[in-house]
Amino acid sequence: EPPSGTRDFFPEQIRLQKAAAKAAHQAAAGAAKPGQKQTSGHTVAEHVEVGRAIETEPPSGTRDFFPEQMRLQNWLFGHFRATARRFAFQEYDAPVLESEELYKRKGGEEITEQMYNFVDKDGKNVTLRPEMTPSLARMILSLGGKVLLPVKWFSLPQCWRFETVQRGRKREHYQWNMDIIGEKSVAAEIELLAAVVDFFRGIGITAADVGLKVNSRRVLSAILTKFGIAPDQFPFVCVIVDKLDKIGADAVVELLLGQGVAEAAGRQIVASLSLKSVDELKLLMGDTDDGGAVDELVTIFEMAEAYGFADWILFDASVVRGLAYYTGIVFEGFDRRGELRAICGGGRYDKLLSLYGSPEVVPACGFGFGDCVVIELLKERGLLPTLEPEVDFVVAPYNAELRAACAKVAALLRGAGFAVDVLLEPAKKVKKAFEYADRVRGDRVFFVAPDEWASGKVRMKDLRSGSADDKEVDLPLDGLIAALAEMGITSSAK
Ligand code: 4JQ
Repeated sequence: EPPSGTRDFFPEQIRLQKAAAKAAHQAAAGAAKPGQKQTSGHTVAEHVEVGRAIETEPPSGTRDFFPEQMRLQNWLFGHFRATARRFAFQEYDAPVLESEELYKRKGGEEITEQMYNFVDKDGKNVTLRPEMTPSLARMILSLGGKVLLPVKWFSLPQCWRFETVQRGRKREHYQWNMDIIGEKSVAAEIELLAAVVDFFRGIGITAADVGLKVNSRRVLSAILTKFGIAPDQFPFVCVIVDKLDKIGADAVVELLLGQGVAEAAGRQIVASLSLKSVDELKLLMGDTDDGGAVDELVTIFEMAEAYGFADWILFDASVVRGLAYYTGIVFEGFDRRGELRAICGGGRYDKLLSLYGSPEVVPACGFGFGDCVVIELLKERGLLPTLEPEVDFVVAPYNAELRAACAKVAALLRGAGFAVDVLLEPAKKVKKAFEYADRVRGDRVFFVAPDEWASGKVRMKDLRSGSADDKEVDLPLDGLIAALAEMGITSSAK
């Protein structure tokens, strides 16, 4: 048998596959004759070798970003960056390829089980990063204490996983990361929560759409201690408890049993997860040593009032997140209709840097915010922006001799910061230029024609203005930008 989850392709299946791919590609290419011009503007190959049709889909579970999708991605990233700027976080990046060693840890998490790993040509065990936090920890560690803490850093990495591809189960996504390294108090978590809320508000999402569940792993830790469960079992217990929503209470108790947690203790752990208020939690904890967990939660809820996001957050003891390294406060963003997966998640990871060999304890916390679920949410609420390419001007030469003149006009406009598209094929008919401008969403057309050019002028036509009289105007080349400014026409660039 081939490796689990893989298929053999015997000759018959290979022939079938090849025939199907070829047919699809040829259908797309159309049945045009060599040399013939196609409607798309392409010319069918005449004196070139036509190879076997390539696969046009990107690798399994990955996405292409065509311009329309790229505009949306840039819009989303623009909001991520704008929030990061408002909270004074600095942007950083790291290679998408990392040493597999960076993710070797106890806990049996999904994220480390699904690594997109391989052995490179040097024999090194490497992986496409499944998450950003270990790279950030590595970078902070590499500064060897030469950085003044705390630091507030953010990034927009593409992260990878390798798993069976199904609907909504891709192998890559982009994940906005915001982290505060070197602050042990919940003041750090509060800033992170405020940033998440700031971002949601920025894209038109309200507290009626989204909430942030907050918990502390120290509560669970205290419960484990009470039942005599060894601290080294803690990450495993958290990763199991994280599955509660997916697999149910009985299955969680069963898995805990596998980690040496007695059934009675397992039941009590699961029962404690149904707490939905800090007051209930206080009652349950009594004088159990929770390492200050309840006090921290109280502080978060108090400070949320001062920050003005109290209506966004709630306590939920069942939120633990699926990463082994969280040690304290954990939180996740969810849609209040309960239709979508978690929108974002984060927490405190005070032991990660020491795990990587830091001689000092470096407290840290952060969150990850994926690019997919929030887009689904915006679609569902009718909040997706309609984005179009921004072209201020199309400059069109009347004939080949006027290309140089056209180039001067374009350079002048571009020098002033305008977005300028040049019609590459000269057009005697203005209609051609207008049709082109229409297609590329150009706002105005400069028509560079012999008579006007001879008198030092260019004709501008406004394609967006409603009124007929200011639609067409001859402007002097000399002082063109000033003339445009006088008409209130300035670059659309921010
Ligand atoms: C974690 C979560 C992910 C996705 C696509 C890729 C991915 C990769 O939707 O979610 C990791 N490591």
